[in-house]
Amino acid sequence: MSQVTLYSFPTANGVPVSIFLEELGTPYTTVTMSIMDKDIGKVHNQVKSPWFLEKNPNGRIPTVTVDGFNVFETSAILLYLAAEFDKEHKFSFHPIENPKEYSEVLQWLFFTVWIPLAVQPACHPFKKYLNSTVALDPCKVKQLISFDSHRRKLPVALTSTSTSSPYAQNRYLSEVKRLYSVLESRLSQHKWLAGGKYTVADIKTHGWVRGAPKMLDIDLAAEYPSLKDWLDRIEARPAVQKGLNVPAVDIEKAIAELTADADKSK
Ligand SMILES: N[C@@H](CCC(=O)N[C@@H](CS)C(=O)NCC(=O)O)C(=O)O
Repeated sequence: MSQVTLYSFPTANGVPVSIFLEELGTPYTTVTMSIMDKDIGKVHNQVKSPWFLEKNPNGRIPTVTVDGFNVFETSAILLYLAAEFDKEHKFSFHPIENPKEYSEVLQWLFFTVWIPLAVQPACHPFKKYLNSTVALDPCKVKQLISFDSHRRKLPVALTSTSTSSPYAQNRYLSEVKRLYSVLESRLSQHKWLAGGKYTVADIKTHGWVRGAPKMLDIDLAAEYPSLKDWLDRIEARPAVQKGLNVPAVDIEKAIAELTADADKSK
């Protein structure tokens, strides 16, 4: 039997992999990783620890090791786990036998990459700066962001002002809503995102729909009824409920700590 180890934390990026492992019924062990800035260099299982960077050069969760083979990036992990453990293609498609359905899965997996790029700046830890009146030019914002080798820093223009930016708010919130509209349009005509069945594309995307309404005050049922029905169908699955709690941590407490952590690193 394969030795599968999941390095994770129950965030929107983390839970798709635990959900998929639960759906597959593949035995796995879990290592709870710290994604807190304050733990860098202090806690052995912080995501920027040297031993972890050997598994995931990007220093982020989720990461999976299968018999010593390391896989990082959520979608790449889902596709690899499907190739290894979903031999009957219950949640995936064979790339040669069903190229069109397989392509649909890839299309929606790639599409979903855009959602966190809009959701994250629209909520934690940017949310409190979004009422700013400073009009931000996206090109300038890009220049204002400073990076170290791994860690994203907040744009100076957002962190150094206590004034407001309707531009920033509109920019990110409207993009989240546009992306949800694309999903709504698809799901109003199809029960599942790709290939006519519940697949890794639904599992991956679900993570970026379930939390955002709460964080961004979006009423899914009112604004995106098909998306809400799809979410409910997914959340009714026992494997999803199990996977959402892997690794088992107090998520409300963890979010409070992460917010405090982000505030300190401003
Ligand atoms: N594109 C990556 C994103 C992973 C990601 O951003 N993970 C976050 C948690 S949701 C993380 O590990 N953050 C810790 C850090 O950046 O130090 C994927 O899909 O795997």
